[in-house]
Amino acid sequence: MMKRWQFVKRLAPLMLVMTLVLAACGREDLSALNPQGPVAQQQYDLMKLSILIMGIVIAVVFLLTLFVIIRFRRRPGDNTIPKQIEGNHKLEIVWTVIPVIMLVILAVPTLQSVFALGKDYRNDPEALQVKVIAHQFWWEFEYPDLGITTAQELVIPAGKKVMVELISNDVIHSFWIPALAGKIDTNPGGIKNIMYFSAPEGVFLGKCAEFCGPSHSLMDFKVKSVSESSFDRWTVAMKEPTALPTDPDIASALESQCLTCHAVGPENSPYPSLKGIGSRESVGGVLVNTEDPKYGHEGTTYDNLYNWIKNNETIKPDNHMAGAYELSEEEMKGIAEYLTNLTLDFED
Ligand SMILES: [Cu+2]
Repeated sequence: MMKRWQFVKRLAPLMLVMTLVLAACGREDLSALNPQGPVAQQQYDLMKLSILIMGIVIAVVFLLTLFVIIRFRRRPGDNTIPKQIEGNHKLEIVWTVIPVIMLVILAVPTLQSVFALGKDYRNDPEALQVKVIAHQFWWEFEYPDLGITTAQELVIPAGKKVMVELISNDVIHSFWIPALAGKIDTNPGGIKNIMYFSAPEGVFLGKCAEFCGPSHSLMDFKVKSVSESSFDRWTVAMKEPTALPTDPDIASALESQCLTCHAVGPENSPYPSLKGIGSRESVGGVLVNTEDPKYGHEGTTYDNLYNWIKNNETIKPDNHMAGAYELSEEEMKGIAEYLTNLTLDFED
């Protein structure tokens, strides 16, 4: 008995540290336990139901065990063997039927949700259709009905059903917006997966949830859910042409070094579209444009763009930009400034 207490005492500090470390992982915007929108809410309700059932089972089993340990413990001088209950039909029926009932209570809403959340709204004119194409290590969002392609930031109208059809351009990734919906894999080889969700107004963090290479953990994106009128203004702004830098040196550097892979205007490009990049919440998905130290990288949009152009290989290892261009210090600054001003005026 003494030894066991020593063991618990020794483990206690480790438990405490683990609790603190694991609690620190629970950033609010990355938690499925803070559901935003109906799909996440339905999934959260299922979690609550299953935890409730588990809790009841644990409570009943523990209480019964405690009761039996105390009530039927061996008393001094008592050497009789307790009554044996092997083959007791009544008991066997009870402990078979109760779990079956509990599983049915869990199975009915689970199956209902599985089918409801797997519904295909690709032909629903009320739903916003988006094609998601995952790349190492960024996200492409195509709005086929609107003729718009963007990257890293999925802009949607609040409250509207968003139907995503997902594929991958290279390896398997997984599309996950913890606050809005469950995870869904993106497959190479044109195998399409689908999912739908909707969101209240706000910005929600998305992650790649499938190990896909050196920068897997940095494959972040945002869902920006805005009012219907803001969304309409965004769709108009996204189709307008973009002027090149007024400084001819910066313009020629941009064209020869950047626009071979990217586009600043509404046209398609093989790598992330830079149209309206000055209005995005982050650069490269991970450099959040904020002075809030909570994100680790404090920086304005300009700071982050400059830092990204200069150091993207260290910021996001194995991304395809490294070594693909050559820019002088002046050109990097000029391009960062130009991109900072590529804003879209659409929010309320
Ligand atoms: Cu990935």
